[in-house]
Amino acid sequence: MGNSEKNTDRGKALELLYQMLLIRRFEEKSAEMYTKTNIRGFLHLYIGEEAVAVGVMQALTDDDYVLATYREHGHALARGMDPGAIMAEMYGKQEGCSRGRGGSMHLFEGKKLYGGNAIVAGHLSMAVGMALASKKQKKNNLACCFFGEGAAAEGEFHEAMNLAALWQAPVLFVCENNFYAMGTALQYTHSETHLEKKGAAYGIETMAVDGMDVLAVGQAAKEAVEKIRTTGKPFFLVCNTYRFRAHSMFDAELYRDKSEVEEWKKRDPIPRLRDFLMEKKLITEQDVQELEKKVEAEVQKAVDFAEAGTWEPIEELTKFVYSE
Ligand SMILES: Cc1ncc(C[n+]2csc(CCOP(=O)(O)OP(=O)(O)O)c2C)c(N)n1
Repeated sequence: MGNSEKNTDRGKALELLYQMLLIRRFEEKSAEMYTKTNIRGFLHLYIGEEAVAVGVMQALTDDDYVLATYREHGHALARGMDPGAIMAEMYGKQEGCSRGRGGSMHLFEGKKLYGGNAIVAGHLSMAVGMALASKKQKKNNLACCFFGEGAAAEGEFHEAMNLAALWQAPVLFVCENNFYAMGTALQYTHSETHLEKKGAAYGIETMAVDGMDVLAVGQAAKEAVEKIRTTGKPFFLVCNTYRFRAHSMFDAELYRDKSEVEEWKKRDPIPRLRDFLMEKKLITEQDVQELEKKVEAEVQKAVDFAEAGTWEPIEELTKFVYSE
């Protein structure tokens, strides 16, 4: 391996590790701020699933559309949104990316992220519409839509898959299969638990990948995106993953054994990438420490920004609200 190639690999590897660490520490801090009631409303943590958002984003361009669920802090960060604007949004401050009106579940930023969508599976048909519009306008971008396996049990999933295939809309459907929809396990909502098989019914090409391995996700997403761009057809990518935390901040987690969670934690995507890169001698312990410091400073900066933000004045409450 030539020096420049090695440097590129090292740079990319550090970037992947940085992004996953940023999501992890940002969310740990969010949970802390939630407990202190600085953040209110709903809060769904992505901890454990970081490799999916970070891996898939590697394959996208700035022109692609990205739509996610209410568990979208990771997607927003991996898409390059400002952590301060995200934290301020969760605090409900005007400096937030959705002006403090959306909160944790509704992060939006122009072309970077089309939500933050709280209606389970509701954004799948939006993704098809956006992709179709792009196709009609002869743009070469695609719509990438992240959703859980719970969404894949909804009628909207089937309608979206059907129409995307029928109309050949360039959509990358990314199912983040974390095996639980709130407290309901996969086997209680799906007659076919190998979710990738559902693509075949619509003639949509599919792939299943280990969603705890950011390099594998990145490679799979790259292949999927190349196929979409060359054929113009949709693709269904299933990432098998696991959330380490509760569904939201209100969840006693009575539906799964602690031992199952502990088993999955052994596959934590962050130490997994870190150890792999250290074994390959691409990074050192010092690199990891520096990354941790950088991330800690970034998260603290986000909190400071949110704390210093302004509440919306009462007289502006009806601004942007339409009624007759
Ligand atoms: C249409 C609709 N039905 C029900 C809900 C309530 N709800 C919120 S999250 C959730 C579970 C969704 O699970 P999944 O799609 O697997 O995503 P995950 O939370 O595991 O990331 C449900 C049923 C909702 N928000 N929207």
